[in-house]
Amino acid sequence: MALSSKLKQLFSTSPKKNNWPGLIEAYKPWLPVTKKTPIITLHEGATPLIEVKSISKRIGKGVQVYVKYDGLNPTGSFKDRGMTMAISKAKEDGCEAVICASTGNTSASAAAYASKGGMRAFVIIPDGYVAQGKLAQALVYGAEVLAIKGNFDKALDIVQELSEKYPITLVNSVNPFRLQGQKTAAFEIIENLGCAPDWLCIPMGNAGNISAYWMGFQEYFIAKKSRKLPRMMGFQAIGSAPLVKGHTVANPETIATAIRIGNPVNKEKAMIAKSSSNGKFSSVTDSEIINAYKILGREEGIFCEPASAASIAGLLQLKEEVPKDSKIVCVLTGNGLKDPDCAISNNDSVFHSGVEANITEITKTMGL
Ligand code: AN7
Repeated sequence: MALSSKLKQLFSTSPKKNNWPGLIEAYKPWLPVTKKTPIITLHEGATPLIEVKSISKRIGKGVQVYVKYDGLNPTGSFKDRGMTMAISKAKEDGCEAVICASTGNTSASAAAYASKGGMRAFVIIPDGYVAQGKLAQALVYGAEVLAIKGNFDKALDIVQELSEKYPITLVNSVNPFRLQGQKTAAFEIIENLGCAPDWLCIPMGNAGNISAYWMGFQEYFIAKKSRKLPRMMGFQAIGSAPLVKGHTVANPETIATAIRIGNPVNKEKAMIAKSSSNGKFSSVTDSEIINAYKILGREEGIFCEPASAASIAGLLQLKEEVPKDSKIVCVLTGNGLKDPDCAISNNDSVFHSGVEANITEITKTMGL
């Protein structure tokens, strides 16, 4: 092959990856945007779907397990999918400030997109229960951060009240544009797999994401872009499992602070996703979460945050129920770098500190 045609081939491959415009441009006909909508984007979406053989092997029965690695979005979580829509629509409305309550990721994403859109962002977080990486992001992106003496549920009550009284747009998942943006992850999965999976395993906090995925899978099904619908399998941490228990949890607790939520605002939508997909909700312990978290890191080179590992933990828990030869997608909602404290205290690796800086000492320590 002549060099010029080789070069041509090189530059014409993977247009999606190199020129990905962000999910609003990519899925415009599926989204409530018009020519007048200013598109505020950080080129979110188009995250990889990765086969995780170490998990497939643990399930057996010819099952193929994939992860939708949404921690590779611009601010490191799936929230960016919803935020590009919520902030673009807020901008279209002439809004100058946004507000959210957050266990961390929403605040990071809201802060980034507000800054890109030239708006102020106020974020209210539970003091002491937001992972360091997320707090760092909100501060660097220029949000005004209020850490309250109360949990996420209390913070959400407060921001709902504030957004009714003041001209500040609420960008939590009660904002319908958030779910519209997030549904695009289901489209990407179908496009990558060639069909919908048999099961979609997903962590649940406020239950916005499971509701958004279900909307996306249904829309592609109705448009005949997929021939089946997945069972929606939602997982919560055992200490914060209102959707499994069927009632509000007053003092939710879990190592997975992202999903430390006792009163999910999208509970009705999530219950519909479960019943209409013949799905199932289940709770996983913190140690099941950490076990899954470690497997992904050590055996797959995938670093997710603890809340995300709940999807894999849940799948492993329901191993016996997995149909043979099925295709399963677990959603990894956030990047592991978000929560360095959890990583440093939960790994099985060898860490030698204070090693003398000479070859003899180092080779001795390495056992060479
Ligand atoms: C990594 O940032 O609620 O069930 O305020 O950060 O749609 O609430 C985060 C939630 C899963 C749960 N995984 O999603 C917030 C917040 C990660 C998360 C969830 C969250 P939803």
